[in-house]
Amino acid sequence: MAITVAGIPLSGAKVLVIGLARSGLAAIRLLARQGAIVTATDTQPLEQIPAAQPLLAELGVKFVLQSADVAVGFDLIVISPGVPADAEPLTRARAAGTNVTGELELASYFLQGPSIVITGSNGKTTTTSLIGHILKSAAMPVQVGGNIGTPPTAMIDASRPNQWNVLEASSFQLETIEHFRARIGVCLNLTPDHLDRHHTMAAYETAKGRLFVTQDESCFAVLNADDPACLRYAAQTRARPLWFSTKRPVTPGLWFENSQLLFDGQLLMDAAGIPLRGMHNVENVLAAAGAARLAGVSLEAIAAAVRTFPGVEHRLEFVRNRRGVDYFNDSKATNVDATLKALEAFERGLWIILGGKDKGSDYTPLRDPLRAKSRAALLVGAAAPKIERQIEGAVNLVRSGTIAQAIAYAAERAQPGDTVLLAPACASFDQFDNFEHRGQVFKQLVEALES
Ligand code: UMA
Repeated sequence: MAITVAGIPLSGAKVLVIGLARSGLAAIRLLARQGAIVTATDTQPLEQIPAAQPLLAELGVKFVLQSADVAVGFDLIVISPGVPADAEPLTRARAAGTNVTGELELASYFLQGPSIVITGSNGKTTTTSLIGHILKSAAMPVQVGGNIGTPPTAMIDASRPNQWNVLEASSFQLETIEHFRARIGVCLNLTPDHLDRHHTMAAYETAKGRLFVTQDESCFAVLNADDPACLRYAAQTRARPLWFSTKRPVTPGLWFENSQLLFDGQLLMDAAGIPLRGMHNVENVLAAAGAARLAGVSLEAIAAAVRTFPGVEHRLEFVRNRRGVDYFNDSKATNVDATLKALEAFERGLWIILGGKDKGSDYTPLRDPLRAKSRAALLVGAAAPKIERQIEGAVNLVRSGTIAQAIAYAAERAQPGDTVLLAPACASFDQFDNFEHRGQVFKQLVEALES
């Protein structure tokens, strides 16, 4: 049977794929297999993308360097998440009537099995991993991917009709969905992030909200009752809501009360059994438990699995205690809200490393918690001057420049009971390949400190 995407039969269709990293390459493989005539483009010359060369050669895919008119003359254009949906070539293509879609949307025509999709500004990866862990622990067939690392088009071959796809989804991936439908959609929160790309909070909210707009009556929306954007999503979806709150009872839903997590009034577990720090992780557990319950896991099995969750690398990850000082890696704190949540998870005595690539953020919300809990803020990377201007006077500032210098400075001065925390509130791309690379470097430097 000929597969059509947005009404376009793929066999023989001229398709342009933009961005030749994980998502673009997985999409090219899929499209070529469907008989599409694929052209690939990237802003970097092909010589600088060694990972793409063998695949393009193997499939006979033509490469063209990106230009303003690169998208002219195609039946369909598939963009990687990192490609802004309003880039000039795409605006031109749309004006000429060409369909522009994203890699998640493309995958939706092929992916078998129901999906649980997790979005939000912070906590997505932890919640996604936790849902995967709960379903696996309950012996349910499941695969985990999306923004967490595996592009959805690379999950198609392993997908099965009775198997859950647990997908972390970013605003970049959700922005272009039309056909994709999440059986269970989860939104954790909405706080400023990626404003360099979406320009306004309203546009960012709308991009993520596609997750709920595309659902129907057979679907569920697991939503944070304490977050105003989630209340608006509830009004936009046909899915049945399941609420969660850390502040008050919610029906139908899950909430936190007297150090316990409750599901429709029934005890799920004591908060003490959660092996992760911070109230934001109580929220993540409530959301994950809600999604897992809707997928058919019992409350007992959910609680048992939460207790054995090993956590996720680079998210408030304990690295080492040296001379009474704890070192924590929260490299995934790539926006101000994530850093605020990291700050909430500690009492005082913090040496916090801040900075990296700015995303148009306002750092002033950090002033009060820094004043209350930090001994010093160690500023690194390109965003350091802006952060310095915005938090000056609230906390001791040290112009460290690099993470290595920040660690050396803090290690020399921190007292037993203090904590050195990498929670930079910025992207990593000024000094590192990505946040994982930044976290690895931090951990290596900390491990290398003399005992
Ligand atoms: N490129 C262009 N034109 C452009 C912009 C980029 O050609 O206008 C090219 C770049 O030169 C590069 C390629 O596109 O060669 C990069 O594409 P990509 O950034 O989409 O990279 P992928 O490896 O496909 O990774 C994407 C997600 N990246 C982004 O959203 C930026 C990964 O999320 C995701 O894990 C992966 O798909 C699999 O689904 C990362 C991320 O930073 C972790 N996500 C953001 C976040 O979590 O904050 C949203």
